[in-house]
Amino acid sequence: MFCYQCEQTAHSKKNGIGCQTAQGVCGKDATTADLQDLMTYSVKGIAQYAKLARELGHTDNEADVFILYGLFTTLTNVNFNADRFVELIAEAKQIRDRLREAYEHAAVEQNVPIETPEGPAVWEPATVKAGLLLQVEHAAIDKDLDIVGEDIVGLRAMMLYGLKGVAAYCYHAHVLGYQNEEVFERIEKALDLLANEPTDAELLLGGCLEVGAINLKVMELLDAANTGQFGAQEAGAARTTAVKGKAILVSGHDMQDLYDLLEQTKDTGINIYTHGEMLPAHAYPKLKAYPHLIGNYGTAWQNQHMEFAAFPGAIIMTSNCLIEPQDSYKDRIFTAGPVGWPGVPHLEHGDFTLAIEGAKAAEGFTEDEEEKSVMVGFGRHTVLSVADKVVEAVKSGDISHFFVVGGCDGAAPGRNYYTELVEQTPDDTVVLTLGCGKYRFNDQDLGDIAGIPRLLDVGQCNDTYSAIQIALALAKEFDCGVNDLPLSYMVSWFEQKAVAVLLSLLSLGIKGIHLGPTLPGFITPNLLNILVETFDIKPNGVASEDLAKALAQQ
Ligand code: SF4
Ligand code: SF3
Repeated sequence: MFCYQCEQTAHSKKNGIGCQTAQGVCGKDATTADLQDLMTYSVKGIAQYAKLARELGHTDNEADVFILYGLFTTLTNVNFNADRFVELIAEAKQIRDRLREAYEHAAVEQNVPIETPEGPAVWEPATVKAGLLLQVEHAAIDKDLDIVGEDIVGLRAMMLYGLKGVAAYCYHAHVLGYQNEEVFERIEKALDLLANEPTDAELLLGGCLEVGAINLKVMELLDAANTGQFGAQEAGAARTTAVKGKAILVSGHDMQDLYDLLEQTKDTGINIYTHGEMLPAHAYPKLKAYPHLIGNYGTAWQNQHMEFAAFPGAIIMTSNCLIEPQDSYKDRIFTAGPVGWPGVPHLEHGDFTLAIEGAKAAEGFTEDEEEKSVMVGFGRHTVLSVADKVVEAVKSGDISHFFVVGGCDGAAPGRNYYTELVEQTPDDTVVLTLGCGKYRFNDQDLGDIAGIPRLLDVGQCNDTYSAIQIALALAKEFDCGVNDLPLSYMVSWFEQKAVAVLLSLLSLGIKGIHLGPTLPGFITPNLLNILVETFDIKPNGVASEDLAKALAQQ
């Protein structure tokens, strides 16, 4: 195996950067890692034919959605079930071959020469796991490292990982009933480019920015899906302490799963708690209307061993980030959607019966804890509804600077940087936050400025879309560019959605982004030079010093 797609990736003196032994740092074994590479390879093959077929007017929605799902399953902390990948690779071959037939048929009909793409388009996967594992040399991200060098491999990786993030967000939007043909077309084109294994750095850099631009569209689509289905976010408090009674904890990003669960539990007396990236659910009117959506329990994904063990009910993982379930709760955790762990029951088709039974069998909370809460719901609708107040506060000097402190959380010790940073922000500054990185500081009371809270929780990591809309609206009000606003971006990355978000910010031309806690392994020293020269990317330093520099730049 060779994998360096997340921030946790191994660093070894002997082999450099990348997980490449029997097991990755995340717990993914070498077999699953290799099968995930083949899964990604298979998806590229589908995209090659989807692109050709689309050019001749033939589309295949099942294939478009499979591409999203297939990539999503390979994200960090999503699916650790090797057998599932054997099934998915077989399914991918069927879909690709169906598309090839449709394409060739259309070409004959339209009297155009038939193209015969290479690589993943013609790969014949073995039908059993052992055979597949012998084929992995086709698919490894570093397979031609010795020939093309680490910069090209790094650029391909950045583009691919960004696409994985795009696929995850796009799949969430699809599940909510929102999709877009132009987005499918651009995703497939980008995958086709990667399938051809380009060696031109300029082309790949352009490809990375295109992935960022696609991700902007996709985050917009997901925003439309979330607000279209559940209403615009509203500011309010989310309880963070337990209430007596049976309980289910929902983690991940999939709001449709949460909605289905709320419906299926509404007369059962079971309380539903959010975890991790599900916290923003408490801001959506149609979700918070369910009185048994009782609160949020716990913090970000890396604390789940302790938090899940202490939770006396059933637990559902709807997307990343899952880590190896411990014996103390293995019998009451369930996976859904693209998530999987060998031996953990998978909930199919939005049917949560097994988890409901699990919650009934578990003890539940035996008493009420003292009530505590955090504020949520400062998406673009909430913030822009008081835009005139915000603008006035900036003009009067009451607000001197804005920070977007957002992205992933993780286990690295350096992540205290974000707690320190937010704690040290001056009283006349406002912090917008999003993603699970917020748990480092979202329980802090930073007070308010002229009635505007100093700490605004914008939502999930995909709600970067909201933060961008807020920035664009402010730039319009002040008749300046986004880079001229007194606004700094402090992005914390862990997995591939954060790569997609970073590329989106770069595609908008946003400069001076602080990126941490450490730089991705696929950003080689040469790539870093390019990113610094072109986008003024700033690797994290010391929080107090970075803060002072950011404030000095306004
Ligand atoms: Fe290593 Fe991250 Fe890949 Fe897991 S996902 S194998 S921790 S780089
Ligand atoms: Fe967190 Fe996994 Fe990325 Fe959506 S839940 S931000 S790390």
